[in-house]
Amino acid sequence: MLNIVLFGPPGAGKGTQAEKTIEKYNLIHLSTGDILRSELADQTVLGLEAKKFMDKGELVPDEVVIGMIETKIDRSTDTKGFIFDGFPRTTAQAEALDRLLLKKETGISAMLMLAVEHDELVKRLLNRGKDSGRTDDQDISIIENRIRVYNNETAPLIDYYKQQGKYHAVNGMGTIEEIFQRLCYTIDNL
Ligand code: B4P
Repeated sequence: MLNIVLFGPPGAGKGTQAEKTIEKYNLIHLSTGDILRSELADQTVLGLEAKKFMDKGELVPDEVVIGMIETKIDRSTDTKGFIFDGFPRTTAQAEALDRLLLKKETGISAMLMLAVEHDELVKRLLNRGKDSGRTDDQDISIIENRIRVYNNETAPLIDYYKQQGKYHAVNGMGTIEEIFQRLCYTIDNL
């Protein structure tokens, strides 16, 4: 199986590139952000609880997102692999993901890190906030908090995957198509 962790700060283009990558490589897209927003749209208990964290730009508790991913992986049979988008975001989540995939007798093939400059992240998110309705994209202080949370809680995962020899940095600046070509080149040379 080809199991890719698409990694990077908020606004790095994870969701954008995941859509193109699943199509080309025939993989299943698992985005914890998308799953949480769909729970919220359905007004479930989980969604309403998660909103409290998302609205502040904080991470939703590990047990909630790990449980969600476990359900999705268990329900996905007969797939060539997964793109994990926005997950894992903490060491506990990365360890849980390794355990879940081991149960399926598979593992992470690579972690692809989209590297994007700070000011470009803010620009992209504010731009999306204009018409997406996402409140976490409309307020500069929430955006800055998301970037801070990424640097403190999520970026340490770079070392986690480096130690496993699975870390690959990809330049995330440029057009969506240019970045996609770089990602494909990295995947094809794994
Ligand atoms: P996410 O939904 O994961 O959102 P994100 O980090 O902002 O990235 P996203 O993938 O959506 O954006 P992209 O970079 O593609 O998380 C939202 C919240 O959910 C988190 O803050 C947290 O509270 C919670 N959450 C999610 N997962 C969690 C977890 N595992 N644990 C705990 N909490 C969790 O794109 C951004 C914009 O840039 C788009 O408008 C896009 O069109 C544009 N763009 C992309 N590439 C571009 C390019 N090359 N040039 C110009 N614009 C570009």
